[in-house]
Amino acid sequence: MTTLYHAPLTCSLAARFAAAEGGVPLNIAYLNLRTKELERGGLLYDVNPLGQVSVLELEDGSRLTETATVLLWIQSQSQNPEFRVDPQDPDYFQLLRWTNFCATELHKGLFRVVFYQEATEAVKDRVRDLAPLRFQMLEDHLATRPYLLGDRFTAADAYLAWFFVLSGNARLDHSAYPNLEAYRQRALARPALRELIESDRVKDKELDQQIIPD
Ligand SMILES: N[C@@H](CCC(=O)N[C@@H](CS)C(=O)NCC(=O)O)C(=O)O
Repeated sequence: MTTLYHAPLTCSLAARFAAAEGGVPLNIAYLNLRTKELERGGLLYDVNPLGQVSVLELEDGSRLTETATVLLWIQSQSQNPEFRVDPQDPDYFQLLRWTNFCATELHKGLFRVVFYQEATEAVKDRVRDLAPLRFQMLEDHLATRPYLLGDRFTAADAYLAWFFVLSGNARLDHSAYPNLEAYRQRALARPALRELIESDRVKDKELDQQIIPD
């Protein structure tokens, strides 16, 4: 079975959201992102020289990194027509667009600095100032649709939903964006997501990783 190297509550949780929604079975190899230690022994560096998640190990032993790519691979394996978006689908490039938007504008563009312990508060606030333009773009887009591609929850939503799992801890304030708030509540209320978030909170503590401090 395909294995996801997964640090609780980090971006690899987006991959778990996608797998759950798409009905794609994954073996989960837990790790502590702070120490880089794999629960089964060895280090994250053994499977990704950058020491980062997400990493997907396919059945042939090859590995995929980059969360956006991992998400797109998972969605390509899904048999759930409510989730999967085929390359021939007129919305396929919207799927690529929003997955990459989440990767570059939100995940790396905002979280990278704001969660960097050594960054000063001034630098973090400068990066937080980038958020309103991005939130407004999402706000406008979500004014007429429940999810990024319309009625269906796709791999792009898995990424955006994960962003909202940690955005409060990053002190990114989206309360002034009603469509975004409604989206956040709608997405995070999905049973599969709620269950995975809860089990990751437990595992985060068990591994003493503390992505979300007490
Ligand atoms: N380019 C990678 C970056 C992912 C990334 O920043 N992952 C974070 C967790 S959300 C991480 O592994 N951080 C540890 C580190 O950078 O040392 C991707 O898109 O998957």
